[in-house]
Amino acid sequence: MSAKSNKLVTLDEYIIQSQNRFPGATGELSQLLRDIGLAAKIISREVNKAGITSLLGADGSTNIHGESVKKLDLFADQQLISALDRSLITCMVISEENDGIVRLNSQGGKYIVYLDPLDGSSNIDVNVSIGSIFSIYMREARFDPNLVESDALQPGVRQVAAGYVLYGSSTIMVYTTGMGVSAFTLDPSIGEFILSDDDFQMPEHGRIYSINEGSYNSWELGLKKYIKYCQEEDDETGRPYKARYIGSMVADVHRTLIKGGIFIYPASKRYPNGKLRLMYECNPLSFIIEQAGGISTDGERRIMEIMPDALHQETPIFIGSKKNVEKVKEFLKEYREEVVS
Ligand code: P6P
Repeated sequence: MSAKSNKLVTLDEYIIQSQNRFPGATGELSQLLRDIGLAAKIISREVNKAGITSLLGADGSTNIHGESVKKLDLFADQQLISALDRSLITCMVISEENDGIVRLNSQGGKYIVYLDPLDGSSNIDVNVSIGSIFSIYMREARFDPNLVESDALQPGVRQVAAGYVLYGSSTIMVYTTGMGVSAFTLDPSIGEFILSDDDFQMPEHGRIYSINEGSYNSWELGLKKYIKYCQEEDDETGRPYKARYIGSMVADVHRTLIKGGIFIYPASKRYPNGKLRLMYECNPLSFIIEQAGGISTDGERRIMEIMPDALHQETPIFIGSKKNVEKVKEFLKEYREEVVS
């Protein structure tokens, strides 16, 4: 990301400055974002030395999706939940590492937080970038003070904030509160996230497509035709596009945000509803991409308008630059209509 800011601005300073723009702000959301920033610094430290500590490798358990849980997953989950618990403004957390809702000490807290504590954790052992994803909702006022799962089943358009931390060659935190996309880079020498961009807009078109082509044979025809379109020669649209696939959604979507293009995780024979989770992977990253001028869809519906009926439900996702996503939607529509007619 190109640095638009000349003066060094830390995450905490930026959050306070942003809050001051809203006279009615109570400072609670600011505190919540700072809590996540603190947990991210601690997780970054452990991720960057996992190879020389006991945190590498699986802990023997599996999560709700039957995936092997890596020790760093649990560490990240614990750090984020305890950071949120300390400031008593979050009433519950839903995380990939916990089957149901995690009720925090402040049952009266006004926020609900979804977490993918360490997305891409299958890449930990091979030193590939991984990330933490968060999605923040307001708890809806109800007469019954007892927290239930349905309090957390809100569509992505109701997110009050969302973002991610990418633990890569450097540690980057990207978030939005609906007023544009802000990006920060961790300076380990002072332990502070430093502002690198405060209103990032992504390219309207990109020359990179990102999808796991190993599941090609089980894709719908329109998607197969779109990927072949990406591979054809065409100077006007800069095709053939480049294929890039890291296997960590946060890293693939961050590259798409910066360079443009499209990331796709479709429905397939193995994952009939897609593999990626709506509430703590697709919605938060869609909020970021939309705020940066992009589009995010399940092939038909805007991701953030999907009404969830389960905490851990999956969805197919086509996310990225406006022109790239519009093009794949054309192919899907054309060949779905052919099937119907
Ligand atoms: P596949 C990582 O396990 C993850 O949940 C996402 O971060 C990533 O985009 C996807 O799964 C990769 O899945 O099937 O291509 O290995």
